Order: sequence, then structure tokens, then C-alpha cells
Amino acid sequence: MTGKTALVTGVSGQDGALLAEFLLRKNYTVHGLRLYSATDDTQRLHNLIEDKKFHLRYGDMIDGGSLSRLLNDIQPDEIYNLAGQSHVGVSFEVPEATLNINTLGVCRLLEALRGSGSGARLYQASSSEMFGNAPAPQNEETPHRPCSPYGASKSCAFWLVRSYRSSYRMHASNGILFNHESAWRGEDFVTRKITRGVAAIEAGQLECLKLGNLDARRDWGHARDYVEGMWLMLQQDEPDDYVIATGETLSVRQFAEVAFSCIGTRIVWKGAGVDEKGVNEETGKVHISVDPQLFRPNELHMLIGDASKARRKLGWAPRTLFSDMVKEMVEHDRELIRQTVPR
Ligand code: F7E
Repeated sequence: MTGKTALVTGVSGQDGALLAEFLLRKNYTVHGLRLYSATDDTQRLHNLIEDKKFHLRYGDMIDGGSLSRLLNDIQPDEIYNLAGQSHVGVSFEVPEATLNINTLGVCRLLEALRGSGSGARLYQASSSEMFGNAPAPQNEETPHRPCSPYGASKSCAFWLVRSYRSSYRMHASNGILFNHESAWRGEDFVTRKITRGVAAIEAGQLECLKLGNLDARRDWGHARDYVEGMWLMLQQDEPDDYVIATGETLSVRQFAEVAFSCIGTRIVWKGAGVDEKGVNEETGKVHISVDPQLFRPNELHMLIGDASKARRKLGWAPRTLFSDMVKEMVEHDRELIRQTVPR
């Protein structure tokens, strides 16, 4: 068991909360960086807050001084940079803010780390979105062809990390994570939107779920498995970049089919394009329709990750089956509804 100290930026998000839990189990002291928010943003942290080794700290990726102060104060052994504007669709609406947090924020953190002279190890949350529509399967050598401000922001941050690593001999690694989901996923990402929608339809609170592009294919893994990959990267003697993925790809349409099957509903598809409908085979009710307003200005059609380097060098492999992950998410959302509906 270790007595290390970690700083986790973006601790209130899905990955931050799961990683903090993972590190606490490994006996780390964990400092979680949170942005000031007038509303409670600690829902995912409720079972950690009581832990004496867990500390919430205010800081901001757009405030380099706050990052320097935190590093000097905490003296972490490991830093996991998970903070960011993580919604690809939203990045088209707020490109400048996305780059400020996701790219300049990384630059500020790297400078703060360099200035601290501490030798702390850094994990940077890079993303499969950097690959854009580069041919699949994508691995560490695949050229970046981002097609969203989010993808561009992550690609630039990736290269900053590599540049600091080679210029200043920092132990800084990029984890190129493909889509990773869980019951803690934000509700505006498609998987959670679907599992919440399925639970609401079952409870009679909703009849039809509106989605955007049903054809997009993603490599979907479980976030709990992926935070272990982050940690493994920082336990290596040498820093490096690693793809973390399952190697399987499914469309949004297929995700929806599996999610509905968890409540015993078979969806059949009728029509095409914006007129396509997902229909309950038994009742004939339309449960999914397409809303063109949810299309993105540019779409990334297919991601499949090749994580053979992570398997070989880190001994990492995904543990959770896709169907089990979807079931877990649907069950969680059913339970949320049960808790709110009066009996
Ligand atoms: O979209 C399509 C959408 O927003 C997945 C982030 O964690 O993974 C995530 O980015 C696909 C896209 O995730 C809706 O057009 C259809 O093709 O769940 P998403 P994402 O864009 O793949 C990468 C690896 C990251 O790094 C990101 O931070 O689903 N889609 N209908 C929809 N997407 C949303 N959000 N909502 C819909 O109604």
C-alpha cells in the first residue's frame, strides 16, 4: 500500500469522482480541484467527502496562479488533469472557452509544474476525438485530424504535454481515452441521455426520446476500468502515451436497442434519415425520433481504439462487458426514478 499524494483536477466529473475513489482505495491522499460553483457540484463525491484523506480545493484551469499555489501547497506525487470542457457539441458553441480551459489550462498547469521543480508525475486526459475521421482502428501513431473545437483543443494539449516531456524531461503522459461511460456520466452525453430516457419511458414519464445522429459509431468502455489505465500510466518508469479502448464499436442506434432491451422492450426501426423512428415492436409506440437540431456542424463517424500498447506495456485490459455496462446504467436510472416517484 502506498502513502502517495495526488491532485485530481475536474474531480467533480465522472472520471474525477471514479479516480478519486480508486486512489483512496489505494491509500492515497487525494486533493480534488473544484471550480467555484453557486450550485452543489459534489453529487458524485458524497461518499468520498467523509474520507479524511480526501480534500476538496478551489482552483481554476484559467487561473495559473491558483494552480501554482496548489502545487506548492499540496506537493503532489501525481497529478491527474481531468478538468475540461468535455462536451464536443457544446465546443462548437463556445470554442474560445473550450480552448482556454482544455488547451491553455494545460499550458498553465505544465508551467506551474515546471516552476515548482517538483518532479510530480502528470497524467493528461487526451481524447479519441483528436483523431477525427482518421481511418479506424486508431492507435497512438494515428495522425490527428480533429473535426471539432474540442478535438482541436485536446490535440494541441496533447502536443504541449509531449513538448514539455521532451524539453524538460517531465514524467508527463497522455491517456488517449475512447468514450467511457458509467452511471455517473453527465445527462447530456448520449449514453446517459438514452439510459435516463429508457427509465423515464418505462415509468410513463416520457413517451419519445429525441436524438441526433443515430449512425455515429463509438468505442464505448466503462469509465471505472479506464481510471485504472490512468493510474497505471503514472506507475511506469518512463512517461508515454497510451490508447485506452475496448476495440469494439457500436452505433448510437445499437446502444439504444441494448438499453431498451434492459426493460424488455424490442425496438424496430422505421423510416430513414430525419424521419427515422424507433418503434416499440409490441405496442407500436414511437420511443425514439430524430431531432436535426441535435446534429453537430461536423461529425466524427467511427471510432475503434487499438489498445494493444496498453495491454502489452501496462497490462491493462477492459474488464466490463458492454451489455453489463448498459444494464448497470439503466438500473441506476430506474432506481433514481423509483426514489422520486411516490409509492
Ligand atoms: O456523443 C451522437 C453524437 O456527446 C456521442 C466525450 O466524453 O467522448 C465523448 O464525446 C455520439 C456523437 O460523446 C445525441 O453526435 C446522437 O456522434 O455522448 P457524446 P462524444 O462526442 O463522442 C470523447 C472520447 C470525449 O473525449 C468527450 O469529452 O452520439 N448523438 N444524439 C448525440 N450526442 C449527444 N450528446 N446527445 C444526443 O442527443
